[in-house]
Amino acid sequence: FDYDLVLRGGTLASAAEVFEADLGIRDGVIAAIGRGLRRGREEIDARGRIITPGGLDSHCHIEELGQDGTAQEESFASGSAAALAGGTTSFICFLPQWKGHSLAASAPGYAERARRSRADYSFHQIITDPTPEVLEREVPALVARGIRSLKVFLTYDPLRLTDGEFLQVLATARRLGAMVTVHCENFDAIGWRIQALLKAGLTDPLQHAWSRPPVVEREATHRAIALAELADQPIQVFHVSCEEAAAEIAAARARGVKVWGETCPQYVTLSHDDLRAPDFAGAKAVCSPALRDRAEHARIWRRIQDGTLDVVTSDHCGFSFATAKKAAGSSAYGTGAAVQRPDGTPAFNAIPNGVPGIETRMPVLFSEGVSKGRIDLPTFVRLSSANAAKLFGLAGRKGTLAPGADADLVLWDPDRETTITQSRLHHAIDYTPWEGMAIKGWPALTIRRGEVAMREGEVLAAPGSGRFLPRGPYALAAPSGRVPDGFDAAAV
Ligand code: DUC
Ligand code: ZN
Ligand code: ZN
Ligand code: ZN
Repeated sequence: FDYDLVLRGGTLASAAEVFEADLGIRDGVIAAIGRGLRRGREEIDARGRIITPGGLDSHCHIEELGQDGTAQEESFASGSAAALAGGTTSFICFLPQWKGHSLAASAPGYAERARRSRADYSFHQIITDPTPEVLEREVPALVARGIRSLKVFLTYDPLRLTDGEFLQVLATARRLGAMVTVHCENFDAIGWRIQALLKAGLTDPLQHAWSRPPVVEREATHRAIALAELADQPIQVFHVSCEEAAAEIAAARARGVKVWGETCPQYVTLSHDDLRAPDFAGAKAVCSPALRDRAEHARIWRRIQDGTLDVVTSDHCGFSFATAKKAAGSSAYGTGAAVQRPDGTPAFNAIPNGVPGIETRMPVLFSEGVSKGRIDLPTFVRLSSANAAKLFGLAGRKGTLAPGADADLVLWDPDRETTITQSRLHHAIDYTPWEGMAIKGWPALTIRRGEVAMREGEVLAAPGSGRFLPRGPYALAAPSGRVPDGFDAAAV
């Protein structure tokens, strides 16, 4: 046989075009694309199916280790099963740094835990404490191991950096050719709002959104871009939730700054209405940046359509509703000590931030985007895999339908109408914020490096079958070469 597997007669959708062809796989990579390919040892009839690259979810929190010794409920085995079931074949999650600790001492055994993944994976290194030891010795060693992106927070108490610390991280990334990703919200503004809300007796989940309105995100986005421009370091702004933050990115891009914007399905589908759900169920929709009014959805879609927001990730960060976690909150992704309310539920600020969405990311984007005519198939491919691959040094290997690329593929049934419901999901979290949502277009089959990893909702890939993805130098992470007054402070 010429191929291990041939997908015959499918409609192939790449980042650039849509065409009918056969696709031949050999040794886990795409070997040929064309009409009338010779026989494979196995054949799959792909007529009527749309074939896209497997998803790359470049922002998700999996089995993250807290400084208190706890690990998030979503394990690498469960999170990667959910990923594959939803068409995502690779993801990038986070290596934590605990404040006051070296990178080596933070998250002991995390890389070993990740070996249980069924999907391919890489890491962004979170920097919370940029000591000279971390910046001059540990980060260069990580980059040498192929971990070529850093994540910083401008809010959350044990995680956030000052502007001065952020500049040092930017300069370090500059010297090493690493990408920097940023959570943009103003810490002090949020703290001030929270204190006032609590004092006024306003403690419901909805007030989570009131504590961090769009201006808080816009200000931090503006500041992050300005500092990145000063250091001439490319950045991606994570989870853009509102037009005013997106406008900051668009304005900077227009003057040639290397800044990219990410958004997530929750910011085009969920809203304040979900935070208002009765019986404390609004807690299920607490994430940061916060959900906005429904009117914001159309504005975010416009920024997706004009290319300002060119990557859609899940920001999967699951905390079950039934357990103490979502209800009582001890995570770093919360904003304060719990104020107990008369009914025993905590005030909004103690609810850990995050929604589980690694499995629903691609179906929601396909349904709301492609099926509803907001985006075409190549745009869907760019948003769900191709652009993240370029941004994080995986181009050529992931997010592309071309000979030589990993054979990571999703066969979509574009006409299937179904409903999202918790009972069919594979994650370890006890709810989905998209419960009951009608979806048109569903992944029937996921192929990861040439193997059928999911068929009709059944995950076939075993824990441990995923591979670590080392990332080498790439042009997108290189500086623009423009610094104020021609003086390159980051190079000194
Ligand atoms: N926002 C979330 O909703 N969860 C995890 C961290 C974050 O920034
Ligand atoms: Zn974040
Ligand atoms: Zn501005
Ligand atoms: Zn996140």
